[in-house]
Amino acid sequence: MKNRPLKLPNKDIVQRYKLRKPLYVTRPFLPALADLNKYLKKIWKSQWVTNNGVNHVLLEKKLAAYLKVKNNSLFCNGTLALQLAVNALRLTGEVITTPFTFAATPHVLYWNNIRPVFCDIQEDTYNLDVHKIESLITPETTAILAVHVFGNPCDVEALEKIAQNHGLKIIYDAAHAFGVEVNGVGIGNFGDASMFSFHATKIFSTIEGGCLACRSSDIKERVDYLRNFGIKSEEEIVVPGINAKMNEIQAAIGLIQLKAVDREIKKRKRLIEFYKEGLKNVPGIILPRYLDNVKYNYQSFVVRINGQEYGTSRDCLYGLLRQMNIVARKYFYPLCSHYSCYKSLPSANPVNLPVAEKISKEVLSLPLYGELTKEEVNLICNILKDIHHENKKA
Ligand code: T4K
Repeated sequence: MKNRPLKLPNKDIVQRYKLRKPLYVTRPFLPALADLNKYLKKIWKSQWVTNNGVNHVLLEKKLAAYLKVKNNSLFCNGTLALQLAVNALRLTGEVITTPFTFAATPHVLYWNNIRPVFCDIQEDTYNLDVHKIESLITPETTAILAVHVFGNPCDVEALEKIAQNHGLKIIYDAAHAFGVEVNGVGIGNFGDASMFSFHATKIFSTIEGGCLACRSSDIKERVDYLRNFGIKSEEEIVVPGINAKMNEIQAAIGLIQLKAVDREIKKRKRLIEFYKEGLKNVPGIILPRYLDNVKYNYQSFVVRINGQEYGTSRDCLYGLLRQMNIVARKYFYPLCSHYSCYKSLPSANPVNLPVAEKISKEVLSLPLYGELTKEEVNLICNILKDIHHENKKA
């Protein structure tokens, strides 16, 4: 569709609604300073600030319980957790993955000397299309790296079958899926390993941080060595590891936040109800799908804009919102298959990725975080409705 030029009515809308302070796509959910200070005092007193301290040990254990997983390892960020999982599973050659994700997903393959093979996605979940995976498997394929994008679970059963039939490993990038469950099963129980991100933009955050849930305790043992230079004892280095440890301050933030995360999830769920109500009858705005057997974490609220029906394209809408100081984001545009480092791969050819190409041009992440108010959500809905009406009239 050809973008409509911004016309006068849109300028009026910008003037009418322009906010003095920006409304960001998200805001970090931070602990109360008084709570953090209590932990900081203890850390200072003990002078044990990193390397498997008491907060680290406790958080690792508590998170395993919260996520309902058997083996859990903490990391200084999610990217290194994923990178070391790929290494621990000894993957080589080619790994099938999605182009509709954050840069970190294919990059961890690159850092393991593995060629990403991009597979198209499903129109309803934006996750890997399980019907298109098998045709991409070659003798070089060692695994599938799937992403539960925006916290929507992948088709875990179908992926498991494909992996079993072809002797492949499965790694999940569950960066967005903290606390998500399918039929009461923690999402980290599927596949060989799952990475959760605790970045400041995530529902559960340690500012930077992450964890890896592994099916096998042998793999946990290996990733635990890998994150700490391969050190087994003062005189024994067993693998060529790296430094990917979480420190005691991050772990303390995690312990505080773990008590509050369910409250944050509830607040976001309520805000999403207002969004759904406010946007339900706006032509061209496609709302996300929620399934009954899934416990969601409401990490983000991502709509799609069908430019023909809505009256203006996603890009024009994004630009107008920016002018009003509403900082929506185009997660995930461009596709990873468009990055200069991957675009020459045969699997990156847009002809092979029609759904991902289309979805990435339509998605828009709208502001969502616990501190956002009902009034702010209603305002955003009214703005989206007004832009539709003005552009349909014009
Ligand atoms: N896999 C997937 C699928 C991922 O989405 C990510 C991370 C990873 C792997 C890697 O996990 P980590 O190694 O990060 O643990 C942000 C985050 O930096 C990134 O963690 C996240 N995905 C990605 C989806 O979003 P940017 O470059 O878009 O962030 P930025 O700085 O533009 O921030 C977004 C908005 O958040 C800002 O407009 C305002 C707000 N914000 C952000 C920060 C950092 C704040 O209000 N305060 C802050 O301190 O990547």
